[in-house]
Amino acid sequence: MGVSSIDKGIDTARITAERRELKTELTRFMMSYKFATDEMMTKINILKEEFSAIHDYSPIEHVNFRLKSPEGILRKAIRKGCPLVLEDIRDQIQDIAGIRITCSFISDTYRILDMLTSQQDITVLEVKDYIAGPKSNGYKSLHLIATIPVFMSDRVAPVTVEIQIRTVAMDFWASLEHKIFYKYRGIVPANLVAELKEAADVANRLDIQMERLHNQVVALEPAVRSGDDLLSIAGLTPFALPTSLLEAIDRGRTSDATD
Ligand code: 0O2
Repeated sequence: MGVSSIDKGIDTARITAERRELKTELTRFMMSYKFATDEMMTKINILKEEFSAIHDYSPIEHVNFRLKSPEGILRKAIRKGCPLVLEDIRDQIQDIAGIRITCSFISDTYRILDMLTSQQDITVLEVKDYIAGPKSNGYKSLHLIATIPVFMSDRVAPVTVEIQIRTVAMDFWASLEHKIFYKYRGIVPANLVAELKEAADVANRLDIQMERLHNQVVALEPAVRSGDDLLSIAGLTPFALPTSLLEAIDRGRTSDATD
């Protein structure tokens, strides 16, 4: 018996409605990662600005972020054997939202990790320390996989973000290695693999030497620098702190302590 045109019409309408629903679901899915990235970037930028204003030095050199494209998510899901179901993708693909923080020194990478993991609304799922235990190719980085609550109109959802924290030297190495890896589609000639490993060792020695030099310079710095009486906040013109105000606050503090 043939399918009537009414049945065909009902089927088409059902498929269209299902597609629309799926599109909305996918949009919500991707948006939740964008919002999680926005929230995390705000946290990182606050740390960066606070450091620059108060300590005259920021352990954060650069920050950038990216959202994996739907094609990239699909490729990774297939590679990992993850079912193509949003719930499973959400659980198994942990770097849909990715942030990369570049620091000057190795100690800074751990410092940033501590600052982020101690924030109350960040739930740590995993920390991969490829600095203490580099990959066999020489890759070094700290990976923090964490969730952050995203408040939407009708729900609060914990969303996973991967934060890679590494030094400038580690980042330089990783971006070149990434390019080479993709150029050779993962089958990198042995001589290049060996050279990359050697370059990773050189980068590591540079990191150690630069940090040693930095510490020597910091140890030489005078306790009070010119400009210490300026209140400097990013985006605002620095303004001088009146001595009378500083003295009044200081007097208040001392009397509080002796009460
Ligand atoms: P892309 O293109 O940067 O997004 P898992 O997620 O735990 O199932 P995975 O993905 O191997 O397994 O986890 P891992 O090792 O923490 O790697 C996640 C990301 O770290 C990678 O994402 C890279 O960005 C980076 N990474 C890891 N290993 C290397 C490496 O050897 N070289 C370079 N250059 N980067 C590395 P993607 O999705 O693989 O790639």
